[in-house]
Amino acid sequence: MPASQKIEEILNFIKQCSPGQDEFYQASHEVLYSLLPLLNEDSRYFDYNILERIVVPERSIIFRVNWVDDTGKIQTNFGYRVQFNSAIGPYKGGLRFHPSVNLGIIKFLGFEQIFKNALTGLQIGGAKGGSNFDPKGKSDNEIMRFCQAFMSELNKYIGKNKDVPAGDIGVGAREIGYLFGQYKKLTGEFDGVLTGKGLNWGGSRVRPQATGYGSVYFAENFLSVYNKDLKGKICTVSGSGNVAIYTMEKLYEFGALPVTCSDSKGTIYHEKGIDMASLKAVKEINHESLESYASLHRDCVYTPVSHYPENGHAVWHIPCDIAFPSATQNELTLIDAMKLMENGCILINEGANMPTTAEALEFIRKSDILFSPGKAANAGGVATSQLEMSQNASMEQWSFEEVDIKLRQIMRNIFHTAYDTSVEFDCEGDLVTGANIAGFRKVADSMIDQGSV
Ligand code: NDP
Ligand code: 2IT
Repeated sequence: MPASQKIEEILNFIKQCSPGQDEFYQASHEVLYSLLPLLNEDSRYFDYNILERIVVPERSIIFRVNWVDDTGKIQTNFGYRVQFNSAIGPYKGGLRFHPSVNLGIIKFLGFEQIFKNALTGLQIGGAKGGSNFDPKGKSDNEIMRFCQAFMSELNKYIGKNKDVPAGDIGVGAREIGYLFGQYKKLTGEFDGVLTGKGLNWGGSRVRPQATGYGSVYFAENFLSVYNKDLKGKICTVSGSGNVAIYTMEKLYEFGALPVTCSDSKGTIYHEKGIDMASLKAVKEINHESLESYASLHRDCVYTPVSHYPENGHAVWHIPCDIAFPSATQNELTLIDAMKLMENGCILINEGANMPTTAEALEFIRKSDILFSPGKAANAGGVATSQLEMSQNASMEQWSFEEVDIKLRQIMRNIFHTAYDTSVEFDCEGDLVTGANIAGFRKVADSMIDQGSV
């Protein structure tokens, strides 16, 4: 049977046995089809049924989280941890707290994480978890009680050599603190069971900055192949959370100019460049919407979501050299991609997980725009998490410079792994194919070595 027919069968199987998981179909469709050049030359992956096995999580845990709000009422949320693949190391991946979270979202993120983690060159398997809990508008005490309730169940399934969660959307240093405190209370163990910890209690320097910095290091490597660099480039960035903020900070260091950021309510366009001090104050300290940034800077343009182009996002309609989607999945659509091309954008560098829709990706891959897939470009976060695990295991704490040098080297290696694999399969510069094949091959070969488990 031709490889493409086999892939179609597996995708149909996924749809039948896990209905309503659109983001998971999208991610598996992209990954499986991009493996065709490898599958056509190596029949072992069919002989050992690797594709059928890799799309099924090793374990999916769904649990109820009851917590008491400030009025004394008991609230209920869903908790998830999908332990997708442990062929190359303990499960590793973030926790997302957002009202849109469901099993399909966690499965798409966990599936992507398998290949991302393999690309880092480190020994970490793929997982993801989270809850449909909405941290927005909750008091600090409510966040604490929710995190404690969530960990009361999750602690049974994780461990420093078993499964090591971290942050993602809605889960930052504060949430990791409450989760860690509860884990320690329940188990009596002080160890590296979570990453993204505070510096005083086992965290790693550079972990807060790592995803954003890593994304820019990745872009630097990609551009250099074409004798280009970041200096003087106008950059549009979406999001205004952890990834977006440290992407912008590093862009300034490279002499580029980030002119936009966004949140779930609207987009800021600040032609002279985003003011990092006020953005950090608005988002990291006061947890306000970007309307507050707009009221501090009369010379910026604020576009609320109600004024976005139909089927599109205002941020991608602002002329730029490089676009850094760094907010959430499917935030860059076909109409956005067409606008980016019309405006002369040379590179789309994904900081978020799967921010580009399937239709937009198809268009971009046929165009001249360079494209860095998220599972390669945003892998600096999880890679630095592994550096945190390594420091915890040896009871060391490395300097900012030491960790940053390692992060930069890892991003260079990830880029070259993806790029060299694209050359190997005769599609030089197609990093979707390069990253997916390189990540898959490492995990799949390990699954073959380990037999039927
Ligand atoms: P944060 O919670 O710090 O920030 C998320 C940002 O995206 C906020 O500005 C938020 O706006 C915006 N956003 C979230 N959901 C939506 C939505 N549905 N529509 C519009 N805007 C939205 O998360 P991170 O910065 O950590 O994560 C951003 C992306 O990067 C995610 O895709 C995540 O999976 C990915 N990622 C994160 C890593 C990490 O280490 N943190 C590592 C690798 C990837 P608002 O505040 O208004 O909700
Ligand atoms: O999507 C991701 O890679 C993350 N949210 C970071 C995961 C981690 O374990 O640091």
